[in-house]
Amino acid sequence: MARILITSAIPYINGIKHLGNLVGSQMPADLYARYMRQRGHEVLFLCATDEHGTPAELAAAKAGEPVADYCARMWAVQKELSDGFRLSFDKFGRSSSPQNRKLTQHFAGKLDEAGLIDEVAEKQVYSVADGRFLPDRYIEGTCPNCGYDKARGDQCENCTKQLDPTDLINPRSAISGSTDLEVRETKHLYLKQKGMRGKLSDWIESKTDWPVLTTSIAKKWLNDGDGLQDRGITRDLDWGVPVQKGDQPWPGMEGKVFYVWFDAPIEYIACAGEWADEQGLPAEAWERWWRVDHGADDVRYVQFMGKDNVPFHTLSFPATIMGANTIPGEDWKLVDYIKSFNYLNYEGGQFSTSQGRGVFMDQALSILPADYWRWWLLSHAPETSDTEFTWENFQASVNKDLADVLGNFVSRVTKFCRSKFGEEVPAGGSFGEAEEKLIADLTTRIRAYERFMEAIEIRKAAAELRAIWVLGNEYLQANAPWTVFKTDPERAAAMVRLSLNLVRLYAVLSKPFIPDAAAELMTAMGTENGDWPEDVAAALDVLPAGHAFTVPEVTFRKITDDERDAWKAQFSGVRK
Ligand code: B3M
Ligand code: ZN
Repeated sequence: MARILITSAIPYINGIKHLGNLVGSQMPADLYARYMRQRGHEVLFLCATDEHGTPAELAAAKAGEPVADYCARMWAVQKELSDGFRLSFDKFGRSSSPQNRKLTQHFAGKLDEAGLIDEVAEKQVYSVADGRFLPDRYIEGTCPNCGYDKARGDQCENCTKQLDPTDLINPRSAISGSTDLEVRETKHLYLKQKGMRGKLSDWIESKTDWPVLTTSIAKKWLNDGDGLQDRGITRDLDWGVPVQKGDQPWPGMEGKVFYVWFDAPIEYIACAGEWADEQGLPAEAWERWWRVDHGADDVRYVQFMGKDNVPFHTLSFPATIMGANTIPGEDWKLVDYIKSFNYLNYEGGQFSTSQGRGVFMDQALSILPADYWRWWLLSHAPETSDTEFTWENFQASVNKDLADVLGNFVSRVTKFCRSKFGEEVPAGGSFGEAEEKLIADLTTRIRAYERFMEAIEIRKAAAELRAIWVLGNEYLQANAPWTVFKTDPERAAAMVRLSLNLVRLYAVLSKPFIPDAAAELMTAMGTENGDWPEDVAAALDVLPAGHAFTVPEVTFRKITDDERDAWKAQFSGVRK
């Protein structure tokens, strides 16, 4: 038994996530966590909301709420939706937690002690009307290059030119529209990452088993001319973790907070603290996952994220950990494996939160149960390239894989048994060549399924699972117990006994992908035996003759063409 720590990138608090966000981190992380738990490993699976930063402040202002209230409310919304999708976090925490505040300040203090923090005076745009400094992207004006009048201070969206706020013609605050802007001097803390380039590079180079998507992005940032820069880790904002050195004030940094990307990954650690505190466990309960000097070198730590988050997780966060670890008594765990994802697109374009384009988590659950989405999303996970959600493809996968293959097998077997032998596993008859071949084929495929799940090759694992379902249908088709029954009911009984056991086996194997359907099948089979099929022949002998079962309600229904067209139309516009 191993110990496996799993984190998913923590979603921003402002707004409900779309299916692209979901498949890019939380859902595959859940698949892996569920699988590892089923295999008997000790798993700690953590996620949280990412609550700090200007977008949260602005969303709260727009909603007319104090930002802390807004975040508390949106946390509850996101928590309910992640429960709805059956994301099995051990803790869904909050980056605004007291635990994270303390830990973020702790890390900053240790980095300072290690000589890795610079204090830099810089000039920044201040909006007098808003009473605040403006981040570059909250300054708007006319692009000096193309004349577009809504160019942002960091980039012109129209001609893509990278800009400085001072380049803009007629600059104004994107928050209030005010043109009463001044350039003021302010002081910020920088993490001296540049000097850690060698150490980070050696570390990345040693990760030869990581997905190419992960390492190629990391290497690009390390090796590009101006890739690894020292990084500003503070901001002139109200909402965030106040800048302190541990529990001591930081002279000259009063009224400032840490940059959201500094405290967000630290929440992975703090979240374990939230988990322990919630259960009244001592600090040791979480430290054994996170502190090498408390045994965490035995832990395998796996992170899941979209490709846009890779630089922060391969460079910045490791720099924080490595830097802190140069101080005696600091011995934090580094990630062992980073699984990253490309993007999921929507019907020929992109999912977009700001434009409300695509299907969002709440909308998805309002039209179909979680398993339908889980199956499609996971079996189409954008691992090697961007992939696209279309309603046609969604309908086809659900109808074929879930209804025609898995659902059909279950319903044929259980209904046939009920009509000929009653609602119990029939006795008599014996297995022959057909069953031996089925068991051999299942064994080969189940072992392949295990390998893909261990390696987090999600699409391949899904394809293997589907092939395992197909084997059952092929067996029924080829051996036709309904025909055999007429001449040799004993033989038909043996086939049905095996097939009913196969339903239980499918429930066990499918649970990481479609947990609700799996639970339904277990209930229908009247069993709680969820043992993993180490030995497939033995696994097909779990439900003995005479064991009662019920015919499940429709496990998966088909999506009609009318529904498909209606949903396509319903989700073609922009969410208000
Ligand atoms: N909240 C970005 C995102 O949701 C950011 C991830 C933080 S992970 C520490 O994609
Ligand atoms: Zn432009």
